[in-house]
Amino acid sequence: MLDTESFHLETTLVKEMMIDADKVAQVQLSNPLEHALLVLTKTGYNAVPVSNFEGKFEGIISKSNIVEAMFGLEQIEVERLQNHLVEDVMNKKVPTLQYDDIMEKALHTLIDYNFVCVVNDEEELMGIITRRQLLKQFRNKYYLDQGKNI
Ligand code: 4BW
Repeated sequence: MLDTESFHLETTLVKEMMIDADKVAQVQLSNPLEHALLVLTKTGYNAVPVSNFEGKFEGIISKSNIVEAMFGLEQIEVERLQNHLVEDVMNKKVPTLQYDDIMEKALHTLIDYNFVCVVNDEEELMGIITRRQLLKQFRNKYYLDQGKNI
């Protein structure tokens, strides 16, 4: 993690703080919903990024997207998890950040989203910035300014 003294909203870049893509749980557009639900359940996350087969970022899928897709006309139909793909139910309209954006931009987006995906010029997923990371920096800075250790 970036050291607290070096963190400044106006100058710290998203790439200095993001969780790298290789540590981010992800699913692919063409995965069945059953697989996506398994990933979300096993990792404990409520939502994860979705990429296509070329590794390009396409959006986010959440547990609630999947649960909604399980509703038939009268009851929950578990077999729908095998018949539908991630691309059928995912959220494609989500904001992204660029690698060289400043953290101030991330702050605005993280007010409405738990996490934001970071992409490069080719739209490949490079990582994510989470609320937790930003809050930890603010907390550490607050205590540093007060001259206290945490
Ligand atoms: O497995 C977990 N480990 C840790 N350390 N914390 C967790 C875990 N699961 C949930 N949490 C905590 C975090 O504080 O609950 C918050 C909300 O989780 P979420 O949204 O609703 O699943 C977590 O807040 P956060 O770290 O600021 O993360 C915000 C969101 O970013 C998560 C999840 O959708 C996504 N995310 C975080 N790390 C991820 C990830 N998605 C994929 N891979 C990762 N490594």
